[in-house]
Amino acid sequence: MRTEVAIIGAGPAGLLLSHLLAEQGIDSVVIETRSQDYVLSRIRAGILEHSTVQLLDDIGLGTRLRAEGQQHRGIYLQWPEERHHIDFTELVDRSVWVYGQTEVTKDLAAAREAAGQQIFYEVTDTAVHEVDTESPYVSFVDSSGRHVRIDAAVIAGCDGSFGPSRAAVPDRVRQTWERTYPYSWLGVLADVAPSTDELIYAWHSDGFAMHSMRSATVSRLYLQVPNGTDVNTWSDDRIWDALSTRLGHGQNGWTLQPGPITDKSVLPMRSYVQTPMRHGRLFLAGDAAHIVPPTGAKGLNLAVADVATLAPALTALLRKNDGSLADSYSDDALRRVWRCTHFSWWMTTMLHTSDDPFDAQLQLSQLRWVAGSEAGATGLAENYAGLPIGF
Ligand code: FAS
Ligand code: PHB
Repeated sequence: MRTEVAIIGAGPAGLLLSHLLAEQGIDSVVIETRSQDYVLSRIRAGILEHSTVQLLDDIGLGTRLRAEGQQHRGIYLQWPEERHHIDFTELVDRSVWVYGQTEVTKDLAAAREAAGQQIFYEVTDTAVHEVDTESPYVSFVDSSGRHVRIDAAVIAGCDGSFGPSRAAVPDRVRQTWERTYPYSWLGVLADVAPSTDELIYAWHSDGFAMHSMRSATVSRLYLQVPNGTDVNTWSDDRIWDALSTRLGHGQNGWTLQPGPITDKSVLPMRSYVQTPMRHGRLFLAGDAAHIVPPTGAKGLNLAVADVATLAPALTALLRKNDGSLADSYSDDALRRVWRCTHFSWWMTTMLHTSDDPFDAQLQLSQLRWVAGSEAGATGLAENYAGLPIGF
């Protein structure tokens, strides 16, 4: 088989890239190791920043988002006895939307299916070859057991943190940065109306907690737990008790309404950046190149920003034989990657507690400054609501 761009991974990055390339008349094939049902049922991110929503609108995929999503002006920062609203719209004239990554992926997959996009699901043994040449190719075994080779002009590694693309960048040029945090998130979905109009990020001596949501009838909540936590050691009652304590149930008349938990999982917290994001005819985008702790709601949005930078670069390369944007892609993408990596680290270290009483005082002082100072609040708003693409 031959195509112009072989895309590994049918997550948000891979599906969005195939869509943006198709809009420029560029042919691609997507290769995915999981089943379509599995990909479309994964529960992950929940917040879309301003520029992500604008991009989805621009490509005609904003309709369901605007019908079923919720536009939020900002978030609440909380610590015992205090809760402060950070109003992004007032501070930086930008908002965010609550619309699950699951739904974004469903919208992208439906649009690609309608366009007749070729996607190989449930493949195995994916491998990347000859990326140092102008004739790279991907090989894999398809769901019927056939060995397939796809020759392409370009390979896009959109295969997340466990795919083969990362390792296809040779050690001699690859540089990585990694930080593993000493805590994880226990995330739950609950069939109960949210007890808040906008997200609450809460610092508490017992540990961080967050109240998010997926709709008017489904809440999404998180608890800081130790690394290696077995989710089965957290009963529903224990989860709701911890959420009530940490989110301030009963403080200033606010109450947390519990409900039936329909999903719970433990998510490790890690920062990871790999450079360069381009080697020869291989280009990395999304989690294949970087991972952020979810405290800054950046993972999905950063994947979108990478692809929004990569698509015009590949279009110029393949349609005008102009490699200038392809040559600068890695540096262009990494400016935002490092900004989002710093912001995600900053939110994570400000809100997650340790046993160190000195750290606790620093965290509380930082929270009081961010909530009480227009400069501090604007800094958070600008980063959370999202910097313009190309920043
Ligand atoms: P993805 O991981 O979404 O997609 C990569 C795709 O490549 C996958 O479908 C995978 O099956 C496929 N693949 C892997 N190896 C392959 C191979 N060998 N051959 C073919 N295909 C292969 N971000 C937030 O902002 N907020 C959150 O709350 C949040 N929660 C998360 C929870 C979890 C459990 C995880 C893992 C991530 C979470 N993230 C969150 C981050 C997440 O949203 C990512 O940033 C986002 O999925 C990035 O999209 P992609 O780069 O497309 O990677
Ligand atoms: C979510 O709703 O899943 C969510 C929201 C904000 C975050 C992380 C996750 O920072």
